[in-house]
Amino acid sequence: RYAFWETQPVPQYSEQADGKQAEDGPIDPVKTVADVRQDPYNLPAGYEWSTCDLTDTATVKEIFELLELNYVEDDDAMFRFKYSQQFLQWALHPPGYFPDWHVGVRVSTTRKLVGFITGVPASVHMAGKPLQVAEINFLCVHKKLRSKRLAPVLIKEVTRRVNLRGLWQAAYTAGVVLPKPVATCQYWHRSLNPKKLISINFSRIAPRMTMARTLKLYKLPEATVTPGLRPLTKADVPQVAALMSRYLSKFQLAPRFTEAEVEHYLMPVTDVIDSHVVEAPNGDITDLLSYYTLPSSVLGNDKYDTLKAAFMYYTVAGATPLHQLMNDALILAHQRGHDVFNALDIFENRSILEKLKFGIGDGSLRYYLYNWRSSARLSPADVGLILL
Ligand code: NHW
Ligand code: EN5
Repeated sequence: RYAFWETQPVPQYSEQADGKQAEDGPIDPVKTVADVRQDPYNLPAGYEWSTCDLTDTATVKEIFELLELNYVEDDDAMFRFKYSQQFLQWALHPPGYFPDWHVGVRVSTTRKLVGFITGVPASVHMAGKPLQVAEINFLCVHKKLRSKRLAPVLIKEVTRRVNLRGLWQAAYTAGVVLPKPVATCQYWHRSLNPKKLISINFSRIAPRMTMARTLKLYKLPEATVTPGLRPLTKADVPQVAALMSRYLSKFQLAPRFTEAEVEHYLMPVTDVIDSHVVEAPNGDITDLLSYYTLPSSVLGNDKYDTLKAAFMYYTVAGATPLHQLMNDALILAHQRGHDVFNALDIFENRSILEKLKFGIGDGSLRYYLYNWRSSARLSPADVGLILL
């Protein structure tokens, strides 16, 4: 069933859980960097490896265009993720990133970029154990080269480059089912611009509803309601890092962020990442909300070509009720021209999604770990990790 994944150090569907399994740990025998093969994997004739330098804007544009035309679509091929160039630079340059983990495949003769996969380093906890991982993302093969087993070569090559830096585990998410998810989560959606969403068939008018009633249902206030809510600044980073680490430690699967990572991943960047904090009268930072901007191309619609979506990112309700904090996030995203606010049923979100008029989407997201066996079966509420 999984010709490639059956050869990889991931839990297999053939293994039956017998309850008395050993302690959580790596699946492969423990190796050292000296054991890692020095030469890149072979590509089919006519293709070559190309490490992509994202400090070079021309290269970023090539990656953007590959993904714009060939990256993830929904099940009905109506929308395709359109990560912006500034987003890609941000996502792939966190503290301690390795340039050689940004792996491209080019056609030798024309230099055209036709394949891509990336890793960035991160520290996560899984069921009480700390793991240094590569977060793998942006796996993409040009549509004209699909089903030629290029993806397994990209995955093996990025694995080799991660191993050469002395890391042996990875975390990744995907919409598809592979061996074997640590958690399966659902996307939920909150309409901010229902008229546009209906016109592009992202959503439809519910039975026994009219357009007028739908617009009224989703109408949001102009201004946020939480006193002391303001954009995150650099000076807040130490307090926010402490707030996040206290909160994230409650989840079975969650990152451990350094202050440098908090600054990188949360400091606002226009049309990439927006973060606000609540400052109490005494100067304490009590709450954090954040969301990132990930538009999608609208495929084959003549009125609109882009859907502007906000995706919930790290949000910590310390003193403010979570539903009020998230409602302010909806208001901010609406103010900034987003059409829809997306969230997963992770964190404590299940308790607020319905109240805030989110509806369940048709897509799911599976969380995976590479070379890590755990007896823990996580529910979405055990997950405190968001991959971009
Ligand atoms: S998930 C988004 C993945 N990208 C897309 O969906 C974009 C559109 N699709 C494509 O570009 C976020 C192609 O369809 C891709 C497959 C490239 C997906 N993950 O080349 P073949 C991420 O980026 C398996 C893993 O013929 P293709 C996370 C498939 O099951 N495996 O197919 C990425 C089959 O294996 P099997 C996937 O359609 C995590 C094999 O690929 C997959 O031309 C990567 C077929 O290959 C997916 N999303 O290209 C793993 N989709 O066993 C990282 C398909 O069934 C692991 N496949 O025969 C960790 C590495 C680091 C470790 C460090 C210690
Ligand atoms: C790597 N970091 O399926 C992640 N999106 O529900 C890569 N559906 O947008 C993996 N099909 O339900 C990502 N509208 C995997 C996700 C791939 C993209 C995907 C889904 C998530 C999505 C929309 C559009 C469906 C179009 C037809 C959807 C309904 C919204 C409605 C709003 C009003 C209240 C009820 C729900």
